[in-house]
Amino acid sequence: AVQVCKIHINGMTCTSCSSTIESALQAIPGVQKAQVALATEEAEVHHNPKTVSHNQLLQAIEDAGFEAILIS
Ligand code: 9UX
Repeated sequence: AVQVCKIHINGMTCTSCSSTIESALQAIPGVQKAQVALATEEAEVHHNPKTVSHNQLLQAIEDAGFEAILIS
């Protein structure tokens, strides 16, 4: 099953920031699709919850240098 996780991201200032985070999320096994919107400061991540947890998604964003807060 696929779950959609929404995450608020602080610290993005240009589209390269959002592209970097999208690539980092898409590289994680279990992530089917990741979209990061600079304007709304939100990420939407389609993932298999049996393979990857919400905390792993948050950690990947933090590792890229941004603050990540789980919305849903
Ligand atoms: Mo743009 Mo973001 O020059 O870390 S890539 S601000």
